[in-house]
Amino acid sequence: MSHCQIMGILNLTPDSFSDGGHFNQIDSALKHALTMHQAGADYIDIGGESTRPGAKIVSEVEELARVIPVIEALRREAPEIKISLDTHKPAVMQAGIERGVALINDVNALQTAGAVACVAASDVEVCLMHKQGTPATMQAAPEYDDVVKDVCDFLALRRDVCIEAGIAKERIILDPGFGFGKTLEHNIELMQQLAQFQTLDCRLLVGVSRKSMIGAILDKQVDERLAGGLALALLAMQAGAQIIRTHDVEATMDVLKIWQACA
Ligand code: YH5
Repeated sequence: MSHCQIMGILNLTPDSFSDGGHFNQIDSALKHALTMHQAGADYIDIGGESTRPGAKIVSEVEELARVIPVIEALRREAPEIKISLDTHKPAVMQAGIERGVALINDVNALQTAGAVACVAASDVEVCLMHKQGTPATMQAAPEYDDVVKDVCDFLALRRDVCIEAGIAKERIILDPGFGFGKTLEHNIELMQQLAQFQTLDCRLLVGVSRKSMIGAILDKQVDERLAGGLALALLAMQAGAQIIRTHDVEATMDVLKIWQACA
């Protein structure tokens, strides 16, 4: 049985905060991060740019204004917490790295110019995620020859680019990117074949929390998807996922403990 860790999601997009930088918003973000850490989260994933289907593009200035005050506050109040920074912009990565983040979580798999060099020059971990298309277009008509092979090949390629640039394999985490340019059938096939991604010889991260595949299977709205997300988290753990990204840390910890007790 391999070890599994939990990444708690801290969303700093305007869906949850009207604009960055105000004390109340920093304070409530901090409180939420501490609550998730106490519940057992190993990483807190801070994101200032919504990557949901159809989301608006956020400028570098605005993204920095949202995430930097929270990173600084969290480093000050709870330096033991490992911060993951969800961004694809090298300037935002660099600002986060200078302020002590432990991981760069890039849904663009470091394909933006300068991103690989930025991570390679540091000692942070990096999560490389697969997606097809952009958040604006990705759910239009996703197509693959063989979704598992296509995603696997892409992740192997990005992993090798990183290794070539001097990022040790141990620092690299791979993620099939559930819901990013995938139909329900694609997502189900990726979950069924998830164990195959272990052949890539890196840690594997899975993010399914509250996503539309749960909604599609159960016909449930976002706020009714907890049990469905926990069921998928358990399947991911069994298939060898080493990090589960979730909004629901306490409940996911319960699942993890039950799985560990019975594995
Ligand atoms: C991920 O899988 N996902 S942001 C739509 C939802 C609920 C949740 C309609 N960042 C991932 O969480 N980073 C996001 O309901 C991620 N892996 C990694 N590494 C999308 C999201 C969500 C979207």
